[in-house]
Amino acid sequence: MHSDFKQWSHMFKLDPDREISDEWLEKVCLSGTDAIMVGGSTGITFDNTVDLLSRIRRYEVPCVLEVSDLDAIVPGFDRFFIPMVLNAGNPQWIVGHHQRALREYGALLDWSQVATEGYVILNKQSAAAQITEANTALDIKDVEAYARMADRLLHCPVFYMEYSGVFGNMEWVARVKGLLKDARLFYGGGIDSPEKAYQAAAAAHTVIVGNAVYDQPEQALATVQAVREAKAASNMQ
Ligand code: 1GP
Repeated sequence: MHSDFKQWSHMFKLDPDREISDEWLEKVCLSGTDAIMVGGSTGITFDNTVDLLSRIRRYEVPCVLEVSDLDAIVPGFDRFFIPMVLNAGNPQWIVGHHQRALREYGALLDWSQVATEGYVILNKQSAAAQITEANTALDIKDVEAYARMADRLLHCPVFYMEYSGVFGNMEWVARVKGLLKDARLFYGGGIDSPEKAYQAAAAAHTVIVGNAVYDQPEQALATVQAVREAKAASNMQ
């Protein structure tokens, strides 16, 4: 098990605002996934985040927080991912909330635990797109420009193509991976079967499975092995 996220190929994203039984949480944590990411768009509180973290901590799997709410920055995670939504229409989601968080906690942070995610939200219907007022009417050249911005201009360690709720355009994902120099490409959205997980893992560095954990848990669990197979196949090329 790696503690360096640059080695991770598969993550489950668990939402503190959604119910998961102890039985399924155990299966998810013991699935062989590289890490659990805690995050969501609505209803995230300090209390439900602490609660989920303490349940995940029964297991050895690395656990990271994707910070989306200033009031729910809970200490004790292995790492903190900070999304910077590059195509947000509301600038609060680019630097505004971040500045307020740093005003509060900037002097206390352990920077070695913090990683910025340059985010582009591509599904107009998603809660994340609505909250951030994301401009999702983008062509591949727009997305490539955001990828270069994250990677080369801002030096974000992660560029995240977020299709949350729908399966994205894998040709675009693969093209973006090809142009990144240092950033790792995270892909999330609509992975609800091992087949889709395999395709996404072939296109991106790291895939994130969210909704399927709740809606199709058996299928979600099968994505771990599919990602492993996709990575093994690409290593052999
Ligand atoms: C959401 O990218 C993740 O932030 C995963 O998306 O919920 O569609 O799997 P899904």
